[in-house]
Amino acid sequence: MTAATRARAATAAAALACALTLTACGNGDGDGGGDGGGPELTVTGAFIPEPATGDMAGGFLTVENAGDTDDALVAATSDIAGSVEIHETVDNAMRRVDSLPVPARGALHLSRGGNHLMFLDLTHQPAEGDTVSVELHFATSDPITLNVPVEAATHTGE
Ligand SMILES: [Cu+2]
Repeated sequence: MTAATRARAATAAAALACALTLTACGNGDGDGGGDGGGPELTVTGAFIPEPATGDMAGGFLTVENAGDTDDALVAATSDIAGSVEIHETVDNAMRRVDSLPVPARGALHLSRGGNHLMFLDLTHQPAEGDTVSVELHFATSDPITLNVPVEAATHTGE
């Protein structure tokens, strides 16, 4: 196979992948940017470590984006918390951010020592074995509602 042939084959494969993505996205309800494939989000590995006190709890998960368009996590809500903030960790200090990117063909990882959800003003202290309803809101995609398990305080998700 010559280099030129390989290049043509790669182009054809990419075009086919785009066509498949467009077909899949045609099932959506028409929100978002319109042209081309939008973001296609899947959330995996969500958990909340049992908090030491009833003041606040952290939340960890991965948002995968199989689509061709960037998205961003912009907010979260939960029935156990008066508010849920999006935090990043810099130099061992966490701070609130307005959003975190979910790149096209990539993923947003919320993990211990890094980005996370922060549940504040807890209505009750979640205990290991509980399930917490959490709704994630995105810049483009529809909200995703999760039933997040509460794990042992030492759980890392690995
Ligand atoms: Cu935090």
